[in-house]
Amino acid sequence: MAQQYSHIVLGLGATGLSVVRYLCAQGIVPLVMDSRAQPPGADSLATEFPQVELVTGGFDCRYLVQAQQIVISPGIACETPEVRVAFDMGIEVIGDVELFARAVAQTSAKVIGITGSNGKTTVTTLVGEMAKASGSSYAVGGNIGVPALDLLLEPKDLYVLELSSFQLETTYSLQCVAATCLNISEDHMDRYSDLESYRQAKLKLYEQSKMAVFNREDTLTLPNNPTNQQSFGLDAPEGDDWGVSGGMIVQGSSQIMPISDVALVGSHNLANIIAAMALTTAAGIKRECQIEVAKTFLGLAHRCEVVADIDGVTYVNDSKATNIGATVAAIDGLSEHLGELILIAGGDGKGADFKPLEPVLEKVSQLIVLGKDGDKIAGLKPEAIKVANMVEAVAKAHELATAGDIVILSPACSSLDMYPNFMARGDEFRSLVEALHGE
Ligand code: UMA
Ligand code: ADP
Repeated sequence: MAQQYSHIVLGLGATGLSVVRYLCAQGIVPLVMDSRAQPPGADSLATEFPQVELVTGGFDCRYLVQAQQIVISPGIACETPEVRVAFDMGIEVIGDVELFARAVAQTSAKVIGITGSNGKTTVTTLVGEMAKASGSSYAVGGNIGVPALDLLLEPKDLYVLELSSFQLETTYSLQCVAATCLNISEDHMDRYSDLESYRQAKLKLYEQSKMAVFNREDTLTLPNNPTNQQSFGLDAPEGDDWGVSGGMIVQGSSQIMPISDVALVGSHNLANIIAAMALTTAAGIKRECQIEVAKTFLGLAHRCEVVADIDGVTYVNDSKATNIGATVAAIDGLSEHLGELILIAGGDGKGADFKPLEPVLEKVSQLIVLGKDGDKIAGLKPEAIKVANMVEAVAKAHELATAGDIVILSPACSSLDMYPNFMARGDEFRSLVEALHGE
């Protein structure tokens, strides 16, 4: 008979380790299981928590069915058969963010929650920067990198959380002072039966928030039930909502700043700035702090990042465009530019239907494709050029581009078929581009 454990942690990546750390600090010794033979956290677990048993290579149902609480990592689907059995038996299955929510509810700290298909990391970072400018004690985490529970190791007045649909699926009681779903477009369709179930996972974030900040230009982001809400958009707003009027960012009739003073480029980034202002206003952060950040924040690596200008050709690394919505935003944002646009795309499409990419590909003069699903994207543009890897892609783009053109890596796909992550893909693109300098 297997030993009985009241608490089981499923998954031993960054999240699983943070959950073990949290539970052990409460005096609870959980059992950890991971379907991988060698989970990434195994060495740290053995060193930091030698008392914690680890089962690898699968999820042993004998333990699961006897547990009181199972804390599941976001990378594991709730529909995994062993996990489904536990749900069906009425065993509590929650994620790390739910544990975080229960702990924060015991304090007076505020939480700002950010989800959406694209722009989460940018908005989360902007909100963090605005909090920093205000002198607040704050911490930023969640899907952006530092697991939510690890933020509690050093108590703060404000937590800014980037939340994925995977994390929200297993979160039930997070109470945010303000929360946003920035936009909804297809992503992770290998984990969801349809767009609606993916969307409903994201909209859960609004349920217990004091203020829901939605995107009025994307009706899929509207809360299911009327609540205390505000909208943002790039048009003139009504009431107390946020938007743009007469070249100014405005909230209702109050003018905040000229859009020409915003440092970030692209209309999608202007929307991100406005969303960050709406969220931080609800948390009591002053206007001058928001404006200071909007004037100075230049953006994050791998997101429409200009990496070089070579012989008048601008090279842009948008490796973080891991879904179609992000690539559409990048092409739309750059299409006002006068020269030609050369797009490098492809990778693992995560089960997406690429059809929504077709209209914007008309704005692209040359399409270079690579990776597992490169052929599917090539099918949308007759003259597409297929290459085997990034070396060939950059060489081909360089050969085709002339002064005034833009070459952009904006794959509309995850990188996992060819790289460990999107950063490695963007880094290879950047170093290949930099090597062109010497030619
Ligand atoms: N895995 C297994 N078996 C297991 C457990 C995990 O095969 O038993 C696989 C998963 O399928 C996945 C990988 O291992 O491919 C990592 O999963 P994980 O749950 O262990 O991930 P963590 O290391 O805990 O990282 C997670 C988030 N990763 C995912 O949701 C896949 C990180 O977001 C997040 O930064 C971290 O928690 C802290 O909150 C990354 C991500 O890619 C950046 N997120 C997706 C995205 O942004 O599109 C949702
Ligand atoms: P996420 O964390 O949601 O993946 P990021 O801020 O990392 O979002 O940006 C991911 C990709 O989406 C990048 O290619 C970026 O240029 C693009 N992007 C950023 N903001 C938006 C937005 N509001 N709408 C559409 N695409 C966006």
